[in-house]
Amino acid sequence: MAFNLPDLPYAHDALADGGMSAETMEFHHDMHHNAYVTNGNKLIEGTEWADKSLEEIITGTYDASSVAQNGIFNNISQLWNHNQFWEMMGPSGRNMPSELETAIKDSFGSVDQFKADFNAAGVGQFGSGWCWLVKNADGGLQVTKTENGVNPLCFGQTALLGCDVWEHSYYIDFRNKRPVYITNFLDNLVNWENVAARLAG
Ligand code: MN3
Repeated sequence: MAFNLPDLPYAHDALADGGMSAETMEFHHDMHHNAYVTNGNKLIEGTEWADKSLEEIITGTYDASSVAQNGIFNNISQLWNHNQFWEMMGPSGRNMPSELETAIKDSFGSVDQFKADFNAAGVGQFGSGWCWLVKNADGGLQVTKTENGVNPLCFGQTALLGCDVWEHSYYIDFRNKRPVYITNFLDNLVNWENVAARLAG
């Protein structure tokens, strides 16, 4: 069963006020994300993965010993990562629900400290990748960074928030300024209600 490119959960220009332009969305969603869908579908066709879920393919093809990974993993994990990424942002939901704020304070001391840790993880990811707020199996929260398409599913973690730090995510709006892009992401783009729902789920 082939996977589809999900529509954005909002208009292409819905995040422009928050600093992510319609032009970025046209490249990032309509072209980059779509390429992962097209290539992923081609690569799984006729294989043991053809009828599996995105999550099953990601955990089944992840190779902990390989930085480069493999084509199926790279494309399917990036397909999943972007599905989450669009949902984690929004034109509303910018106030942090109290239960999420409490959980973040319990793990990081303060919301500002969490944001500093998250930004440092994204800036510290050399080359392409993602930074994350994850929930570990024991319920504790942690900030992580991953290379290329690797994501929290590979480590049995729940992805609460992820920020794409591939250059294609920020070069149109922020040029080479990855730290500014991540700060703006946290302050003006995240849908904290979506993050809170993932924590509760
Ligand atoms: Mn991307």
